[in-house]
Amino acid sequence: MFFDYLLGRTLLSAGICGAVFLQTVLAANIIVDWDIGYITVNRDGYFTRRAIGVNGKLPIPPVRATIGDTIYLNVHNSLDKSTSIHAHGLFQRDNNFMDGPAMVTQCGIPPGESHTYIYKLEQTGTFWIHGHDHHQNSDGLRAPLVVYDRKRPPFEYKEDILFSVEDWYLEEFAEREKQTLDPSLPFPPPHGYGFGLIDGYNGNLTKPLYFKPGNTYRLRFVNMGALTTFQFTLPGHRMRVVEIDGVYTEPSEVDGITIAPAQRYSVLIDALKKTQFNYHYNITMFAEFIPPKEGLTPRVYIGDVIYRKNAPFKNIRSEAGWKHFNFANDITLSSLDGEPAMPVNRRLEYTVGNNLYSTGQHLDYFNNITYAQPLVPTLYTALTMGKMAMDERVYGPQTHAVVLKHMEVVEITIHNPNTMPHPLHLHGHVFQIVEYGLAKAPFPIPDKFKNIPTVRYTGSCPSKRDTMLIPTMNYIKIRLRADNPGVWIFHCHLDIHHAMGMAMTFVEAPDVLQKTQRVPRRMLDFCRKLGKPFEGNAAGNSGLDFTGLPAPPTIVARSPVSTGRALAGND
Ligand SMILES: *[C@@H]1O[C@H](CO)[C@@H](O)[C@H](O)[C@H]1NC(C)=O
Ligand SMILES: *[C@@H]1O[C@H](CO)[C@@H](O)[C@H](O)[C@H]1NC(C)=O
Ligand SMILES: *[C@@H]1O[C@H](CO)[C@@H](O)[C@H](O)[C@H]1NC(C)=O
Ligand SMILES: [Cu+2]
Repeated sequence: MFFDYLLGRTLLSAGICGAVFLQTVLAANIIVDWDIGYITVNRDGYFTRRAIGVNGKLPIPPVRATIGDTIYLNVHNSLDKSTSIHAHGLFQRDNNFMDGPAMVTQCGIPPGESHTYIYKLEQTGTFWIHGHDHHQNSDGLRAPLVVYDRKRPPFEYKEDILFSVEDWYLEEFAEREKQTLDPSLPFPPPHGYGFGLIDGYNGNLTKPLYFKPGNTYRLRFVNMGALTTFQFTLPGHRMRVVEIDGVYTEPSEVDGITIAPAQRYSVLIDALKKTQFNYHYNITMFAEFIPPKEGLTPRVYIGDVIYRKNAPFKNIRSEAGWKHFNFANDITLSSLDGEPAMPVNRRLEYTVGNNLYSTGQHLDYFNNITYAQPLVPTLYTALTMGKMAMDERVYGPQTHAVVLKHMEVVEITIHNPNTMPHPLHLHGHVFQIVEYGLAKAPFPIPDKFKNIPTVRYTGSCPSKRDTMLIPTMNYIKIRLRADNPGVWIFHCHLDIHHAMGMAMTFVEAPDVLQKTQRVPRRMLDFCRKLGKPFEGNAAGNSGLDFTGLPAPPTIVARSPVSTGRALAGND
């Protein structure tokens, strides 16, 4: 048998009580209980809808812990569909089966079942925890995770202030997905524009900040949104970026930050010396591919920065000023750990885009392969196929599996010849950002994009993060060391693109993985209960017999660059 009881015991005791953990002196065990179920809520002041909440509520309170702690996240599934949870940005070293994406590292937790996710915290910074089955994050299943330093952080600041930002829609995700995928339905959907939530509530209610002269504040931002980007500015103040996606950076002075879906930033802001005026901060929600429409997009949320009660507000709102604002750009940031660009062992190259298939659907791809879930979670295939686990074909034609050798450094170039930017997220890793430039495209690049320059990292060493935004008509080059054996999905974090198949899988050192990791037996019951196999190739068979696995759809045409379902497609 390939699986054992090793973790089953720990899981059980965590479920019963916390007492067994009391002996820990320094590091704490943080017990978090999430009963995931449908609720009816009005989150934005406009409409009431069904959503996915925790313990009967939304928003889900942020989870806070310190490096070295262990989080026991007890999940109970009260939905009528399977669910799973991913802690976005945690490496899950030696813990691949706790990563969470359904049919990648586990079968979803069936309705009525419970599971304890165990996160040993070995990183600090700003993360989030969200659903990774049926795109339930889009319907509310998402919460910030802040991991504090145990020692003094590398920067001085007085107060640590968290902002979570999200987009919120009238329809449930499944409805939006249907409207996008079904060519016979009108598009864009009638309520295509989302509302902005800040800290889980109507963005108009965003909290005031109380600043004291002489103090420095750390503001953390996490974009838990499904589609839109947010910008933060505080006119009259400068700020220094010190963290992106859980990685400290050398402080870099900017006027504002742009946070794509799934990205995180921390900035330090020095309070002004005078208390003569109060100020406004500005959180703007937009999507580059959604044309501006008065009152709908962009949406601007203004909050107060209070130096003195009753002091007048100094309004700095000139449009000319905004144009000269310098927003943080990850290619010019440097990771604080001082690691230079890694020497490359192998180069990989992908193009993301959208094809028309014989089903009439427009689906997304990496190099023409549209991701579709296998019948066996890819991790279980990697663990049960013996030597064949090194053969990419056993993972099936639509997981787009690429096997990485233990410790090799790959440079990955991704071309985005689409009219939309894509925030791509890799699980289990941070990667170095080394270059942006003009994408290779299978069609003439529209004139207005032709001047995109090649920009290489400029700092002493490249920045690192786990979610990169590839702008329209750009390519990006990243470097990644395969130092974390496991199965890691790489996908667009626009949920609709993820649903349309813009995903692939890195199967990292399956040979090492087989020797070092065991899946708790209890997790296999999830597959049993859902009627899915849990060993063998992508179809649950041996060798390269894929009987039972649906055949990949047939490409009819590449979607043309200028048409298509703009909100969702990316042609
Ligand atoms: C937010 O404020 C704007 C501007 O005052 C207003 O137009 C909008 O209706 C408000 N939105 C909500 C959800 O309260
Ligand atoms: C808010 O910030 C955006 C840039 O992110 C800018 O375009 C907009 O004009 C600002 N609005 C106000 C009212 O300050
Ligand atoms: C993707 O498919 C299109 C249409 O069939 C074809 O022209 C193109 O060469 C393919 N690209 C790759 C990278 O295989
Ligand atoms: Cu995308």
